[in-house]
Amino acid sequence: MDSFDVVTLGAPGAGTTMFLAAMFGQLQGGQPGNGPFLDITLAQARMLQRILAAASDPQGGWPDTTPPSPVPEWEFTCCVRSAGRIFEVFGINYLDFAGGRLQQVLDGDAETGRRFQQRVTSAHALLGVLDGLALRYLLDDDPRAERLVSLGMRTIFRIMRTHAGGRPIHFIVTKWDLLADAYELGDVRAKLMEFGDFAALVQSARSGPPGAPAPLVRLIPVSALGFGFAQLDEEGRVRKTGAAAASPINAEIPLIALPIDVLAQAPQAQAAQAQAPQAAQAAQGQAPQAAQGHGPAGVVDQRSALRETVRSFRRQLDRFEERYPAALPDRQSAGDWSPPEAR
Ligand SMILES: Nc1nc2c(ncn2[C@@H]2O[C@H](COP(=O)(O)OP(=O)(O)OP(=O)(O)O)[C@@H](O)[C@H]2O)c(=O)[nH]1
Ligand SMILES: [Mg+2]
Repeated sequence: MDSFDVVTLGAPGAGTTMFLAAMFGQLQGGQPGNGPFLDITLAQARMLQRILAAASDPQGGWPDTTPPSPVPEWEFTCCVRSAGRIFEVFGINYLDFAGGRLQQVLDGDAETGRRFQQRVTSAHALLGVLDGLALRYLLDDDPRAERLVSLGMRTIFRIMRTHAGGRPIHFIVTKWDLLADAYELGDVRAKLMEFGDFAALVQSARSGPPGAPAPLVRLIPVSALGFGFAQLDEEGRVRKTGAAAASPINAEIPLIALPIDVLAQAPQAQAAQAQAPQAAQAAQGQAPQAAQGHGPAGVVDQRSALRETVRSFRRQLDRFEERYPAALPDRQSAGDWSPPEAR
């Protein structure tokens, strides 16, 4: 079984842990019909469920800050159920490089820095966690932005730009519920393009080979809580309103996009395209003819389970991309892009 390693990079309090808990919640049993679902060890499942249950309880608290050590590694297995059997399709491991840890790296802790670099270099993809609250302040021209933006965005963009190396780079915009009443994803994208390192990342993705199968950079708005569940108080703290039930938004999309982008970018996938159209089609999420109309019932082995999973994920991703055209910054028309101001 293939496994994909993802390093998450986010500032303290950006929303990494709540996002991971909501993502697991959405993909554990929330997939339609016999769709692919996520599994994880019982101990890790219990931790994530506890975090989400407390956060979603109008009376409950927020999760504790993730301690810098040891770095939590969440090891998910994506599975498909068919004809009474469960097929393990691939593993996805998220290394939650929490804000506290990132600070240690920046403060020059050599050992942490070395390990950090190793993990970032060997990961299949990088996930930048952008604090939606910081972006809200930034878009509002609120001076509170500056404190949050420095570690949260400048540093992450710099690390991503240095280490990208042709791998998928996904950015999630957390706390989307605190932004979406006033801004669209296109506004966020335009603001991010003012950061030289972000714009350079997008630009380098855009200058990739023509017809490249997948974008390098994605921008994904997520909320672990959904609209109306929480709001900002006067001091800028997130408070539960007690007026709505938690209902995560797009929390499954970063995981769904991951195998699609990694598989599509793997050199083998492109070589396979020439020799074995079916394998290439699976990586692209298109239905090979023989499998059309079979749904999960067509799943008889690990290979067909992979094909079915990629098809299902591709369909969900297509719907998401239709709703949020700005989610693919490198696919925006060139005329839409203006050179970044130096920040
Ligand atoms: N409104 C809103 N608030 C959120 C959301 N996700 C997180 N928060 C708020 O942000 C706080 C931090 O979220 P965490 O997931 O713990 O952040 P983290 O990035 O894991 O933080 P560290 O572990 O300290 O690095 C939470 O306590 C909530 O108050 C969201 O989707 N919507
Ligand atoms: Mg955390």
